[in-house]
Amino acid sequence: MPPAKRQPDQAAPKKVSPTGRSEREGLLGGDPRAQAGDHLTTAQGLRLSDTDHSLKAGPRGPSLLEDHHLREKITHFDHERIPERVVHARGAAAHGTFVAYGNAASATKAGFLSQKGKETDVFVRFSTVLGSRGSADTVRDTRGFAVKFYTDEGNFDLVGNNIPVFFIQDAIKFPDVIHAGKPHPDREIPQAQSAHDTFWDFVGLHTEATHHVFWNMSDRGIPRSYRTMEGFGVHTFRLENGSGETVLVKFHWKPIAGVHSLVWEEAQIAAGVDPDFHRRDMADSIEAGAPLEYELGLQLFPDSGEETFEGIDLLDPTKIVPEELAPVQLVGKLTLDRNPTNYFAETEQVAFHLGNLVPGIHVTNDPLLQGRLFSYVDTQLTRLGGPNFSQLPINRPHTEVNDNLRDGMHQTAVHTGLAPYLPNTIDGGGPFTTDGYVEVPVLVDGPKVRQNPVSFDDHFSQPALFYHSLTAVEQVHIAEAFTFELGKCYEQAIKERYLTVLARIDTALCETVAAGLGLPAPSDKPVTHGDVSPTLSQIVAAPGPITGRIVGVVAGPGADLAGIEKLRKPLEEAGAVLRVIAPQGGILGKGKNKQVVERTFVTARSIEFDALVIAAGVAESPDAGDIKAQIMLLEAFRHLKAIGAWGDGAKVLAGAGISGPGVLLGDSPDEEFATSFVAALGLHRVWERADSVMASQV
Ligand code: HDD
Repeated sequence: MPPAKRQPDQAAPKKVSPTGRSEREGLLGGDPRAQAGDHLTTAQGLRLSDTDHSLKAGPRGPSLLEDHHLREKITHFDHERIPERVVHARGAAAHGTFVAYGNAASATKAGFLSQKGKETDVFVRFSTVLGSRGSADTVRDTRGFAVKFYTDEGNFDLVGNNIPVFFIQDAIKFPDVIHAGKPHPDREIPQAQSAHDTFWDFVGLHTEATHHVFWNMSDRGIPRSYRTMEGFGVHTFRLENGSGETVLVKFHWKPIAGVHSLVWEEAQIAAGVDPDFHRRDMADSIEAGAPLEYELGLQLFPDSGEETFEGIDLLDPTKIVPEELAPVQLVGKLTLDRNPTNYFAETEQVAFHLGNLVPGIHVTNDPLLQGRLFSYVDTQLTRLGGPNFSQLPINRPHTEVNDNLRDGMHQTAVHTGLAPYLPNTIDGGGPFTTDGYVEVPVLVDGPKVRQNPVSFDDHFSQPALFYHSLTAVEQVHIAEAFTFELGKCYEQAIKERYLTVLARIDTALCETVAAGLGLPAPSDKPVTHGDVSPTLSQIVAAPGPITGRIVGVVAGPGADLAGIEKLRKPLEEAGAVLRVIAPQGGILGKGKNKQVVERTFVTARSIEFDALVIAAGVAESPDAGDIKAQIMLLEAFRHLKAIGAWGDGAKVLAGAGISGPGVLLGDSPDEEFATSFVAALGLHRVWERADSVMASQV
């Protein structure tokens, strides 16, 4: 093929900066010479006339070493990959804005939090922890929720997770927990899973992991989307206001769309059918104009010296403070509304670091946090190949930088002057120190020991609190998750040991899991725990927002297309997306009710839809009984999704044996039908159906 040459009538491609940033964010633009001009060149700017044939000694001869273009092209390609993150390798990100409500000024002087209406650019990367870069999104795992605020005072990174506690209390155990969770070192299996012997071996022996394990085994381990995840800073930080007063804080992200999850079978199917399930959902929604939204919340505790609150050790990252004891105060809103332009330049090269702090925010002595302060910069040195990664466009602060740091691998700045040292006279004495970041002078005093506070020894009361705060259906999911994961272990001793951990949390839970594994339940007695914390449950009693939810309408040649159009309106007004599914692709009908078929019975699978509706007019079609369509409906039914039909569409449901709670039937898709459908979708799942579908199937 001849080299691609732009035709004269073809518009020149739109020029965007490598980070796709607007003029307001021009500071972050990459090298403007990276994609200049319309002509293909070498890295040296030499225009090329052929990029399809290597230079050979005759058309049938060997390639010649002198072919500089061949060598440059292949050499660069050979070095395109950088090491993936040692944890959180699989991720997806978006740009957005944080707007402060202005009510945090009494707690912190950090400008981006304290000034009412202050807008700050952000970049957020979501991730799984264990899987490799190409692993599936919907595996059971913790999700990373890392936020980079490009504030006027420098970058502030809040590097959190969707789970408020961690497996370990001291960073020195991080290599242990990750080695245990990663695939087995001999065969490198299983990928992106905790359901294997080494993980359960470790967490059975290392019981401070129990609380985090319970969150992982709960529905929190399989979120419906990034939009429906909470986020947590995990550690306790210290805030300082303009008068120098301090307060301790835990950071929370509250999703406006509510906290919702997949069911396990759905997550497993999605891992195969659409490994990009979460990143696709985020990118598609943003492109469709439905941004992801969260509110930032603060749980504040007096900084009275003890670093405990209501008996809970605030330096122990395996503990939460129930919201009933310390309410979460909402101080600002995060909106993610812009997809990255280039995955590698932005999502892959972004480098978070807990030491990226701004005045008004300080670290505490949490030993997990202390170790993290070392690890993040250290890992970037290998991953990004040297000490200048803060010059990469995605990592550059949106404020002036004058750091006296010089040279090193991949230096792109051309620094001027002679005196990158202080004090100096040669460069006029600058750059000058000023009223910048000052650590709170917290007194540090104590013997040099390798010890934890005694309070860190309580490993079971909080997982018990968590488990007992959930509804019955959520507890069933936990029992099923433990039975599945331990059932995947080969070593009987590992399963037996973990049952002794479960026995300390809840006798009935332990007995259920033991029965599932075919093992005797140990007789250890459960711990006592405090009051339950209902805010830990995800189940909602009143319908919430349905932004970004996907509704599939099963149609076909004889379908009531006007009805589909009528239903589309209220769904889209509520922020949901309607997708037409039909036996074959193409377009159904014409005129104003024309429907584009977006999924066929071959390409559609239930996991893509939050709810399904059968249009009138398809029941008599020979395709109505198509096995693939039936499986789709039955899966949606088993996964507790709302299912509807109008007119003779009801016959299709009856034919598949689908009836009962959450099955909405109507004569037409009128207002009443649409309203009840939107409400059912807003409840996320039809939990009343859970008992009637076999527990082991969800
Ligand atoms: Fe970590 C990445 C979150 C403990 C060492 N971590 C990483 C990311 C997130 C977290 C969200 C991905 C950032 C991105 O998207 O680029 N990590 C946590 C949380 C923890 C935690 C919430 C406990 C509360 N991490 C932790 C410990 C250590 C690390 C104790 C080491 C002692 N984490 C790293 C790392 C990573 C990382 C090796 C890998 C890639 C990177 O940093 O940039 O440094």
